[in-house]
Amino acid sequence: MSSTQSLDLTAGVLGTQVPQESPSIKWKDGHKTILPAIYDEKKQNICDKVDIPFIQYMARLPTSQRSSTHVIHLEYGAQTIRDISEIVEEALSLNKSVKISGVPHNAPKKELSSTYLDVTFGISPFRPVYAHDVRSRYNDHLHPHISSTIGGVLQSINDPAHIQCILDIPLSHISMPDEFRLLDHGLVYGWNSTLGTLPIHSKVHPENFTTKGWGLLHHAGFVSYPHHDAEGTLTWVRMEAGIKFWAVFWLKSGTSNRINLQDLSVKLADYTTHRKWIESNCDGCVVTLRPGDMLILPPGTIHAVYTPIASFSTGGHFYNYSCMHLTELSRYIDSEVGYTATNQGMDHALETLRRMVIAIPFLSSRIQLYERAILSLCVMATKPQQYRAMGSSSMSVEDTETAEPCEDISLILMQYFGITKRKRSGDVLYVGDQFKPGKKIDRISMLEALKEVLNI
Ligand SMILES: O=C(O)CCC(=O)C(=O)O
Ligand SMILES: [Fe+2]
Repeated sequence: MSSTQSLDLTAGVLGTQVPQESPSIKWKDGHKTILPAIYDEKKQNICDKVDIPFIQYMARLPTSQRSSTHVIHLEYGAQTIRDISEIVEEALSLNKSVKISGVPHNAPKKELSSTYLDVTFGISPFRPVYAHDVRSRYNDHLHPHISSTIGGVLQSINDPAHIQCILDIPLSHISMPDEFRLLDHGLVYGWNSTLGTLPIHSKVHPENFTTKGWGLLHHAGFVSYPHHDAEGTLTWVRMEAGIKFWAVFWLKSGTSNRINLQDLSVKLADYTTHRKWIESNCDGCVVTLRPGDMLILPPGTIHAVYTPIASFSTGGHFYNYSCMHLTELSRYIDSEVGYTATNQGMDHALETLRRMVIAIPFLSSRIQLYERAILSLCVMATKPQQYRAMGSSSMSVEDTETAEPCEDISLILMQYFGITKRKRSGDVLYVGDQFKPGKKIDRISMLEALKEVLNI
């Protein structure tokens, strides 16, 4: 295939998956794609109002390059000096997204078909799903879903009258490639290393475990508007089939001030209304994701995604100790302005965060711990009401068997970080660069401080 052919992503889509007369657009990396088109009874394209102007804005953003300061680009298997997961973790802790090319994945042998999804991922064509539907979203943006099945959504890929996607096909058995699995500190340390001494007695929300892996199935032409993922999780995504243009956004001024970041979240969530403000205050770049490309986003990263051809990807959420300052920042914003976070409301964060605190004294010294990040974790674990996402269930902040041991450890650690009645955690956390994890913690002196709770 010549390079010009591979850059034209309209071929094979126009007239079969989307209407022949669908408009097209050129991206900064040279790709040409369709723009979405769904016609109403007056033959007007309903995507003209919101979707197309926003996609046009995305297409004007620069393509993320190797030299990008906001996105690190890595090749799977090319690192020899340092463990790739260490490089990834360090970048994430500094609020940089990471793209890794060439990761093991499961491309379809021929095409994105129901047999491929069934045989490779165990997704039955009969599985009932709620699919996002562009026409429904246009009619009522609060109710964008229709009920369907995997087979129904797959079949309508080739129906130009529909643009649909499923953002959350539960696939708990899917995870990141081996090299990155240990980055999931919530699971690997929070849960695995505390269950022996602190068995589960209370009702724990299953989402603590089920949001580890999911699938995303898209028709050509679906755009996910700017948002950040809920509960301050990190997000990973890996393309299995198709292509995505994945934009990440930040403030032009580079500030990490909470009010400004909150403002950015609110404004970006409604591009049509705030277009002028966004174009003068917001910067971003587009990461092109092809099969075998994986992207990991730090907590709270505002992103928008355009999928120009039928695609399937896998992804999931996790927590990491070195990103807890970003988790705190993102959950702080969610508690103030809930509607800028999506990817399904989640009610489970507290229990995982508390277990992460309880695991701290027993962590290997190989795990990097940073002062602002760990202080953030302790604050979230001990002040759950302050971080309750707007609109979330009151059950999300109920105390369980983890409350007391978590409190014991958190109070000592907060004291260790210099928090007193006079110097409150906000006095430390809300000042300075919010994107930085702080100084590395001296583990020997921290363990010394924790001696009394450890009974040693
Ligand atoms: O692929 C998309 O349309 C959106 C995906 C997304 O926002 C996510 O996985 O967090
Ligand atoms: Fe998302």
